[in-house]
Amino acid sequence: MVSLVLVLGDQLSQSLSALRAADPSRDVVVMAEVMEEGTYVPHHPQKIALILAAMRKFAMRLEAQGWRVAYTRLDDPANTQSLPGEVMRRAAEFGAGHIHLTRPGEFRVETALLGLPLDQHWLEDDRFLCSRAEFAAWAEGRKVLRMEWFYREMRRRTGYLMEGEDPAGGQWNFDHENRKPAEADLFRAPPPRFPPDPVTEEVLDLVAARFPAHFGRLRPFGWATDREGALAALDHFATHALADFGSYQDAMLAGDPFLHHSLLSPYLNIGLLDPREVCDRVEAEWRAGRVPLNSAEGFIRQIIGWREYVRGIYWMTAPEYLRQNALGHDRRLPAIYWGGETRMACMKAAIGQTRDLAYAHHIQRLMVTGNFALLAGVDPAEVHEWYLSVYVDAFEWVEAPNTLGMSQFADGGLLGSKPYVSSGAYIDRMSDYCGGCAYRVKDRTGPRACPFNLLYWHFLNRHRDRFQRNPRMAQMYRTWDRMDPGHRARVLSEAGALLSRLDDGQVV
Ligand code: FAD
Ligand code: DLZ
Ligand code: SF4
Repeated sequence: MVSLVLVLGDQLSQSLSALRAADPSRDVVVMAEVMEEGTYVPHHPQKIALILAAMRKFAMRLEAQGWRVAYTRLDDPANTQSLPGEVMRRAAEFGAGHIHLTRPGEFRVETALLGLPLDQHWLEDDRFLCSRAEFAAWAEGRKVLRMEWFYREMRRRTGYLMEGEDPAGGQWNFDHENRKPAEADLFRAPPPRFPPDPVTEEVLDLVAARFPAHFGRLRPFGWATDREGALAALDHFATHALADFGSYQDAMLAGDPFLHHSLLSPYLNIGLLDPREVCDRVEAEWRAGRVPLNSAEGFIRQIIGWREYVRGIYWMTAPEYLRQNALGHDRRLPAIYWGGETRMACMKAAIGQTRDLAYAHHIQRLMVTGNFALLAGVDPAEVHEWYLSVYVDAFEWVEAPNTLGMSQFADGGLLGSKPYVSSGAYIDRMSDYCGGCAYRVKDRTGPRACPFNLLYWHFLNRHRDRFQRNPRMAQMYRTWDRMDPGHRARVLSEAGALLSRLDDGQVV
């Protein structure tokens, strides 16, 4: 009897477990463009376009290989506009009572699919290197979870950058070499752009018509939408940017949104690239002597370490994880995040490129927009919705732990040991933003005091009970306590006034 095989918009991998389990001569692949997935948060138009264009091309590829694909376009009149609705419509159409499903990336979607009145054959998403069960087993019984320990285990397990039992170069982690600010005049090969072909152009018109109110520019659109393009992006990164990836990983430049970053996250997350092939290529570059170890290690750590670790945390804790708010923050997300005016050059740059490119690199997400939201005490649920909406690579399994855990400390320290907060000095050290800012990064109080400076101490002061005994933060409390009481009072009062202006919708 015929079975359905569900392929979601982020499961566009030829080796998908559900496809491997099915019989191309008998079964029907179901793929559906639906409004529910496009609107459960207001996704950036480039993210929707990437997914729909890549889905259409993946379906064509499967058909060319002999699969029967029941593909629903967004504007099909019969479209029920939800994934469960489309599965059941196809089940009736083909007389199917059975379905193969690869575990989806979101708790929300998995719950909805589990409710389908069909005989369900669930398969692990083995595109990840660590299964949900393996992660849970690793975490079991540990008092604290730390990415570094998980990462070492993954290095041993995968053999990446290992020399026998030992890590290559005698160290697991070369992060201390990876904190160089970037030089503005250094030549860097820009990442490749992929001009839209007719399939993508049709999708772009559709997205423009159906999601007109979503934050973000749709055009120019330059993402790759098929496997060949994604492989070309990997090749470009490995050849031109990887060598300096490590050293400049934390740097930010106003005139360069990409620096030495790979821009591979959207392709990894929707299945056009496999994490193993990406790590294989990076390791091969190092073994051939073309890139230094600090870059290869730094990159592989992001993939087999952070990427797998956050997924493990998500599946171990969802959906409760999504509702956490350990610091009790309740401020509304300032309008700046949706493109509202700001005098802060760093926020303007990070949010401006997010609007135009659906992309910001890690340190911009963590130490500019994330840092500001945390210092200002924004409700983590609103911060989470923003990050899930505005980036081309955003899927809840990876976005939520990064936002709620790493960036907002809403999980109370499950994912990381301390909150990522900094004053303007960090941003000044790692970027060239401050030179072009209306505020002065060296001013700690006064009309032009950098907001990060004011809010940093306000944050530490209001959360003293929680953080002053944290060994990694005690030094900051000692610094604060040594300051003149009059100065401290002025900082707190100016920070309070700044937050009130933010709440009143005034330009900050
Ligand atoms: P590179 O700097 O080139 O890094 C290489 C790869 O490593 C990335 O492609 C990505 O697959 C992986 N990686 C790096 N850091 C992380 C990390 N912390 N967690 C998981 N994988 C990582 N990443 C997403 O893929 N989707 C998200 O929705 C997302 N939301 C984030 C939200 C916040 C608040 C923060 C602080 C980080 C978030 N990240 C997210 C992680 C990281 O910022 C992006 O993976 C990275 O910026 C993607 O750009 P890139 O491909 O150029 O990365
Ligand atoms: C993000 C997204 C969007 C915008 N649209 C679709 C869609 O129309 N059809 C589909 O199958 N998937 C889409 N996706 C990706 C899903 O939201 C994703 O599979 C879930 O979030 C699980 O990770
Ligand atoms: Fe950002 Fe402050 Fe520097 Fe301005 S002075 S760019 S607000 S860190």
